[in-house]
Parts: sequence; structure tokens; C-alpha cells
Amino acid sequence: MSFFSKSLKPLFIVTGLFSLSLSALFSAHANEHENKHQHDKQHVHNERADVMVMNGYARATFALAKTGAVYFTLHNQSDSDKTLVSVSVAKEVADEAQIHTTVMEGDMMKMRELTEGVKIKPGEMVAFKSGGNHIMLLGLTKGLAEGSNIPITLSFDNGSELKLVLPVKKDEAKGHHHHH
Ligand SMILES: [Cu+2]
Repeated sequence: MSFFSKSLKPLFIVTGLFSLSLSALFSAHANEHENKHQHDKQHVHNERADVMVMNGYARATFALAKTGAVYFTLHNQSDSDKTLVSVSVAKEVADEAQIHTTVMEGDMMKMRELTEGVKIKPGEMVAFKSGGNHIMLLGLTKGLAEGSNIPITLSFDNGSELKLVLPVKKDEAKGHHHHH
């Protein structure tokens, strides 16, 4: 019995520290993580861009949050490369929108701005999701309330723009067990 408690205790502490540092990391980015299941689709088609946006939404935040994340899948339906070069957000919502990616540095997950954008090859689908490429909203004016909508504009290298109004949704992964 005493052998058990001796050998189990250090393991427990290590696990606790790990999840603590993880949550500290993610809260810095308004929990830019999770959200795996989404069922309702929305298709916004723009003739000039020839890029379709699917499953777009912004993740709901707490009222005082300063950062938020937007996710969607882009489908290039044209026969030439398209690069998402920048994203802008309505001033009433946030100061700025950036294209981010998530990289591992050692055992740390970090966010990086993709200043050259994200290229989508003809016929290809690129998902912007938690733990990967995503759109980061910086300087939120009042957090993102579930059920509201946010206007954002995607700009492509050929000068075309996609104006979207995306729903704000709760992180569905929350309250569930973590699946890997
Ligand atoms: Cu980010």
C-alpha cells in the first residue's frame, strides 16, 4: 500500500503540471483548441473568387475575452491556385484579424501569423481548425456571444473578396471527454 502511494504520487503531480501549463498556454489564445464536431453547413459561393467556404463559425468566448478564433474550410473550385492573403473583421467586433498557424516548438504549441497567406491548389480543400491554421481575432470589443453573427471578409491574391457573416457558436467539445 505504501509502495503504491509512493509511486503514484509523483506521476499524479507531473500530470497535473502538464495540464496546468497546457491550459495556461491555450487561455492566452482564448482557448484556441478543440471544437471537432460541427454539423450544419453553410455554403457561400462567390463567382470571382471561385472559392467556397464551408462550416464557417467563430467560437463563443467569455464576455471580457480579447481574442477569438474563426474556423472554416475553403474549397478551391477553380482551376488555378488561390491564396488567402488576408482577413478583415468589422471594427465593432475586433481590432484585427490574422491568419495563424499552430506550430510545435519543442513540446510547446505556439501560434504564428502566416503573413504570406495560405495557398489552396485547384480542387483542394483546406481546413482552418483548432490546432492548425485558423483565423485569430485580436482586440475583441466585447467578446463573442453565442448566437450572434460576425462579418468578416476574406481577401485572395487575385484581388477577389469573400464577404461572410459567420455565426458564433459554443465550443461543442467542452463538457465532453477529450478524444484523441
Ligand atoms: Cu492564433
